[in-house]
Amino acid sequence: MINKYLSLVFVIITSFNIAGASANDLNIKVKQENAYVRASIPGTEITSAYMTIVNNSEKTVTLTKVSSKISPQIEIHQNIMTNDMMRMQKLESVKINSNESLVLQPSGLHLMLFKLTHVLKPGEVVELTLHFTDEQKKVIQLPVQSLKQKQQHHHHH
Ligand SMILES: [Cu+2]
Repeated sequence: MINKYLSLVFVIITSFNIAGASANDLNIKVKQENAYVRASIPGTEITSAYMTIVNNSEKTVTLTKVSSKISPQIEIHQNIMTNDMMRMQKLESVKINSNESLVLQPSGLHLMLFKLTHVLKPGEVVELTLHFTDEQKKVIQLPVQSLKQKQQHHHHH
């Protein structure tokens, strides 16, 4: 019994070290506040995700891809205004300079998740993997929130 417990602890510590080593000098943080996936509307297979990615590394990092089990197709989008029309433009990658942040927010840069495997309900947690150049990755967990929740939250301020 004790042995089992110890080996479990050992495995956790070991995998933590491996994760740390493979990250090299990548020092990326995702702020918990304002990080969420929007609940999807039943009957649709699409939603978006928002967060602030902070680059505390000494060098510029480039976000090249985002993946998740709940969507086979995640794109980086930029909202642009042309002739009073809001359009979305797909970006192949986004650079984040050293000690700068990338803000993904409604009406700006955002992640678009297509072909969702199921309807995303508030309270769920979604795991996303952020891929950067040099095969560096960051796995994050985002809560699913409805638009209503965000608006209510906003009124408190
Ligand atoms: Cu979009």
